[in-house]
Amino acid sequence: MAKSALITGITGQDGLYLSELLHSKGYRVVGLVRGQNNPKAARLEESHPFVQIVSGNLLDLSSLMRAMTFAAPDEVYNLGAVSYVAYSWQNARLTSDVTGTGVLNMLEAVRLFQDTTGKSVRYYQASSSEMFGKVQEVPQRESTLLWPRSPYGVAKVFGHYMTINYRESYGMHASSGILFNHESPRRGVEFVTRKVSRAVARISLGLQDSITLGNLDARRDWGFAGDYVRAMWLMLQQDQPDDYVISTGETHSIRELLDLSFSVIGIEDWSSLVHVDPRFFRPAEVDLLIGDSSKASSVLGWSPEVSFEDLVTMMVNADIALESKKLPGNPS
Ligand code: NDP
Ligand code: GDR
Repeated sequence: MAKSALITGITGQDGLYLSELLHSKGYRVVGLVRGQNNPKAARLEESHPFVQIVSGNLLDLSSLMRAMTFAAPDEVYNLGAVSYVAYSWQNARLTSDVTGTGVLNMLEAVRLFQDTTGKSVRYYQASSSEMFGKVQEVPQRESTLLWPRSPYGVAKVFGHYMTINYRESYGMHASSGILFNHESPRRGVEFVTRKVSRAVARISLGLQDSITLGNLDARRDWGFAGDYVRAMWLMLQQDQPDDYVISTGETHSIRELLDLSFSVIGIEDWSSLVHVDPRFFRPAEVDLLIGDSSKASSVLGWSPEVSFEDLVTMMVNADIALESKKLPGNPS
């Protein structure tokens, strides 16, 4: 019989890629969508008609229990979160509730479903390299001390340890993926890679003059989202649940991101096109992220396939195609 999966955060970048991966493997895919008249639900129905939508919110345990009953899943992927780090300072309580306590709600819904139906469920938690925060060790691995630097990071640490606690307390098959930054043409425009790829595309088309950013010296380990959802699935195919770092093992600064993005449109010197505004600096920064995913490589057989250069080129070209449609005289 086909396996069934419940995905929270289905309308986000990772939810979309994961739903496609699971569908290609023959799963019945159920996606949790929050809110009344969420415009993303209509878009999802059109672009991913194979997804069965169920209404629910990570803040509302009873809605998660109903979603579990509807999906009767073999696997649950908890990707839903307030995920924008900069926003988490302005909305610290909401972030703690959704990104932190929301994990507890989802784990409880899974535990209660298992207890009442006797069906075993495997659970994936979307943990984050943002939990490493202030640099303690380079590269960061599963055993690195966590020192979160944002309300988002603190909430993710809560969810991470709660997942481990449910595994140890109730014997749940609960795994946590400590994923480093991963991007794609589907990345939200508030995140730096997409903000840059979109601006570079618009500058090349004459739709925008310049871009304004914050800290250009921060370094991130950026991979491709399509590669990273494969790791999520692999974690739930293991006999034993565990925690895994998922990363490329390469780090690049925002300056290098700009070098590469502008080079796609033939610009070598971008200094007059990029402005820096303290508005985009964060109260506390994560200066350097670079992951060691050797455990995922040896146990899961996972490794990334898309390079940083190919990722940036893919994103800029996708945004050029998208923005071209907005040019005057373009009928589409
Ligand atoms: P997105 O921001 O693209 O998607 C977040 C999803 O969470 C959206 O579908 C959103 O729904 C949903 N959501 C928000 N609030 C709630 C709520 N109260 N109840 C239910 N769902 C809610 O994130 P990504 O796809 O990039 O990331 C997926 C997960 O992985 C997140 O948990 C993120 O924190 C984590 N992560 C991401 C990394 C990355 O680099 N992308 C790295 C490490 C971890 P709606 O559309 O309605 O807003
Ligand atoms: P991050 O991603 O905070 O790592 O969280 P983001 O792309 O927002 O920032 C990366 C780095 O770029 C610097 N930066 C800017 N960032 C944004 N968004 N906008 C700017 O204008 C700008 N200028 C410089 C930031 O200071 C930062 O150092 C992402 C999210 O997907 C999380 O949910 C996830 O957990 C982590 O990645 C891993």
